[in-house]
Amino acid sequence: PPEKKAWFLHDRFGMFIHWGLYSLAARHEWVKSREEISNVDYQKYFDHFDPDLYDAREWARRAKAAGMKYVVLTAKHHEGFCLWDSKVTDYKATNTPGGRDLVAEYVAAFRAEGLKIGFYYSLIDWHHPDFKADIFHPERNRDPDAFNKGRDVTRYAAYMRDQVRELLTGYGKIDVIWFDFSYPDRPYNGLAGKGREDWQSEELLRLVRELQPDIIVNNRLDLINATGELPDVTTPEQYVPQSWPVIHGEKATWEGCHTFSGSWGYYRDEESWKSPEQLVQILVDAVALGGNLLMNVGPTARGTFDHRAIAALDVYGEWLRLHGRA
Ligand code: FUL
Repeated sequence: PPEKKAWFLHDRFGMFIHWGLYSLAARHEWVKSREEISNVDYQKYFDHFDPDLYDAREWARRAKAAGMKYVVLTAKHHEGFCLWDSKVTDYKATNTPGGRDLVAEYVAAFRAEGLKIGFYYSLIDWHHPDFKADIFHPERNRDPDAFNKGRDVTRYAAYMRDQVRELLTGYGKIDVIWFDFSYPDRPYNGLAGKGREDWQSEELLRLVRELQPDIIVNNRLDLINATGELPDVTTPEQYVPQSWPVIHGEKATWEGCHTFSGSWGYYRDEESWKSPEQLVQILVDAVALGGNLLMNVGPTARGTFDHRAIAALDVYGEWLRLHGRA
């Protein structure tokens, strides 16, 4: 029903948060794939993950002060590491030296500041024992056949449903779920080459709707051309559309997502930080074309916002103070 989107269309501006083990490497959330790092070599980030300075209330205060009205946190990104105390994996924050359910703290803090709550959940998983080596996988150039032997992607699909059930039943009302992302449409290494088949997207979506009937689900389950149904929201990434995005002849609800610098995860030495003019322009352009903006922060592994991210958030806070209307 369209009324379930009323808050989303009104609020317009949200905070994306990419946080995981890759924050420790501090050079892009795709580091495991880009550098073809094996599970064994990646383990050091898990063994040292201890966000001792993480104060979700401070993050929430900063988001609110920037004028953001909702938030989406990577509960699990492509590396497969879970920020919550999932019962179906050991690869989770509660088993690291940090030992905390980071999602629980996040939900409580942002909800207390009055923001709507979202989870990003990766359909890709470079750690799960049943996820096969696709073209992005860190193992793609070693011996993918040997790697894929005995791996059963249907068990992975069931694992995703278990995890989504945990996220959508353990933390109260959840307003957004942001799945990510689709493979190229061709068979590869024993995968169907159709995200929707490997992930059993229709079943996953049914589960989401059953557990959280009012939730907003993004467009990255590879279902658009399969079901003919419009997604709740379409998600142009890192570019500003020049005209209103149209799907199946209809103007789509859309949300652009952008980064402060070139990557989503914390990248210490990245130099391409956007100027205040660029930051404001992205917001104005999105809203002028009927869209939302989900602007990303990549916190450090210790759980802080980098000073450059804080400065960028302050740009929004100050601009909206002068030009915004509730
Ligand atoms: C992409 C991902 O691969 C990036 O790491 C990031 O999460 C972005 C929002 O979506 O597809």
